[in-house]
Amino acid sequence: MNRVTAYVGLGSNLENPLRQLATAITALAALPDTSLVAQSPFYRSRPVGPQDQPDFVNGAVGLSTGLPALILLDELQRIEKSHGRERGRRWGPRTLDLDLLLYGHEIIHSPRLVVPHPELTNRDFVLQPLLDIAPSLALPDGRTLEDLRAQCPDNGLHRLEPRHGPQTGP
Ligand code: ROI
Repeated sequence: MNRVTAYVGLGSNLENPLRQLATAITALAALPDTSLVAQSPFYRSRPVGPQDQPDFVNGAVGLSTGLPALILLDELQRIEKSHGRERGRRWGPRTLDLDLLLYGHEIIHSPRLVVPHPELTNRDFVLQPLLDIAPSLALPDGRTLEDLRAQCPDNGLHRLEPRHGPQTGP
């Protein structure tokens, strides 16, 4: 079976974001023909876009998967829905956002899916967690995450300490 390493970005700013991310990762690890190979620390970040919404918690995971990219996308959207995700205003708050950032070294331009994710290169809340789990990774066009991170606007990213036990606060 052909397997690729896919990277998924996670974000939430509603209804206990830390728990949203933790349970999303459990769901990702349970996908068919897929295993979780890396998990980044979580970061708190100021919202990009409208500022009248709570700060986000962001992270990234690496998956080794035999699922085709569009099937993986279906699964990500199913997990978002099961977390109460509603597609409201553009760039508005959300309970869970799962973005397929990279799928092996593939470049995909389909109506439903663009990979590498178009916003990957200019968002520190995506690049930093990805860099944590894949420090020497480069995009299919050869640009390294390290260089992209160095050039990326700073959005006040703040690394959260790992927490143990039941999570209550934000
Ligand atoms: N801003 C931050 N900091 N983190 C996100 O995950 C995020 N996601 C979004 C918008 C609303 C664009 N802003 C974000 O979709």
